[in-house]
Amino acid sequence: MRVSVIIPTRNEALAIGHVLADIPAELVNEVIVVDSLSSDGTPEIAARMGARVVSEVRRGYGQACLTGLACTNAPDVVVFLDGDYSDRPAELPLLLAPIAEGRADITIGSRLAGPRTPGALPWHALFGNWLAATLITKLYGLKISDLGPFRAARADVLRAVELQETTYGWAVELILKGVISGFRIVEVPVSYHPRLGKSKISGTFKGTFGAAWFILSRIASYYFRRRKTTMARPV
Ligand SMILES: Nc1nc2c(ncn2[C@@H]2O[C@H](COP(=O)(O)OP(=O)(O)O)[C@@H](O)[C@H]2O)c(=O)[nH]1
Ligand SMILES: [Mg+2]
Repeated sequence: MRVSVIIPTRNEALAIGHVLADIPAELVNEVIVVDSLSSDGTPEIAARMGARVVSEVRRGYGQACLTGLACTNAPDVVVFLDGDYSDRPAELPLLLAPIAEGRADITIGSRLAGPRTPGALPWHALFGNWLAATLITKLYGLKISDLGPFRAARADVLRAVELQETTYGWAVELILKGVISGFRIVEVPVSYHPRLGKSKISGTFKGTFGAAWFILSRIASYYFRRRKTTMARPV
């Protein structure tokens, strides 16, 4: 199984070295760090540690994931994780196992189901993720507890769902399009730790409200779009 790892970064010089050092090299074929205009030496550290660094001047977490995907070299599975050392790359086998065993097409690392260092997730992120996961469970019938940033998917599944979001909504777009298309999404508990360095999303006012709005509006709009097409279908 060929595995590509994609890590979006913006000013993660304090953390990226730890993240790259902890990736189980024997399981991974390539590591792509997609960097957006870091001014603290993140891309230089990543390159020195053997990662392929791709520069993406267009901002946005989703844009970085899309650009990273476009640069992968024929993987079977693609893994996404943050560059802030909140996720533990050593837990990568937990995400790969259900896909390797043919039980899942997409796996999501749940921070709420796993052992969390107190304070690793601010209260509004805890609440927001719980709310989004609860709505997805109720409206789409998919039992998940979190929209964690540590996730994996089969490469053909990622191609099939044709993701477009360039913002933090990328993660929810993958889950919603995945479940609507009938792909098997399996959640696995992962650990979560306080990030090194400063948050770009949940630690900022704009990032928090932007992400919350995006995630909740997408959950609603895909639901109503799907209901409309189901109801319009002749019996
Ligand atoms: N390439 C790129 N990476 C980004 C951008 N915004 C955030 N990131 C990275 O995406 C990951 C998630 O962001 P983070 O600040 O940890 O968000 P939080 O976990 O919600 O607080 C981190 O590795 C960031 O460095 C961006 O505009 N471009
Ligand atoms: Mg983070």
